[in-house]
Amino acid sequence: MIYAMSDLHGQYDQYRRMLEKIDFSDEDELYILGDSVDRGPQPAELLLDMSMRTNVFPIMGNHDMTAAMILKKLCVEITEENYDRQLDGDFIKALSMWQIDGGQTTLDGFKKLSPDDRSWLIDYLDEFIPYETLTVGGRKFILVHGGIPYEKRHIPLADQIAYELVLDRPDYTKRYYKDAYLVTGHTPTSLIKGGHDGRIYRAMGHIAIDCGAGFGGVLGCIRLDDMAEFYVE
Ligand SMILES: [Mn+2]
Repeated sequence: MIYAMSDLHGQYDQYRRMLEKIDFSDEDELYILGDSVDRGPQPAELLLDMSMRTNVFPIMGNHDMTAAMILKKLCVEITEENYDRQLDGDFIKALSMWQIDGGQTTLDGFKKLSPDDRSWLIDYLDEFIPYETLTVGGRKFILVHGGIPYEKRHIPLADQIAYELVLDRPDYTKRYYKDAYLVTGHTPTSLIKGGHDGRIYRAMGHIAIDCGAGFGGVLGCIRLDDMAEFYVE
């Protein structure tokens, strides 16, 4: 069986309870549609767990992208030669923006890791991919964190700007494809017109799966084989 969830935001406990609920086994696959880090209490634990599983596939979210950039820079030793480059104003600004946007819990967890686990975690974040396409049970799915700008929907995914796939908020009122579902995180379903709090949104070929776990809401998970929905408070 193939599952998708998104925007876990450090909610390691909810993630573990969801894996139990869906009876996740080695034969199954799980796609995590980004924003695994920041805000919630245990982003580092969550990433290490995900990275140990060969059947969990991470897709890049905007928070993961920022965390990867900042953590990588923080791990470079500051020297006479590089301090200008490493600690430039843009970086300091990005660092404080990230902290305001929930990055502190990721930083705290990261600091507690062994040096080996730190580089492991950075390498893992670097593996995150901007999109995935799947055919499950005869249905086609496009998986991204943010979305695809409507006017760009027919541009091949490989030619899309990765940054847009990560940050876009799709027009949920419009059907994008006749033959494929667009599966997205990033936009909590409570913010989608016609969506409702804490439930997966499905309409017009869209499947939006961020139910707001990052803000203390429920974690949603969808099984693509039969569109069954699962929730963990
Ligand atoms: Mn996001």
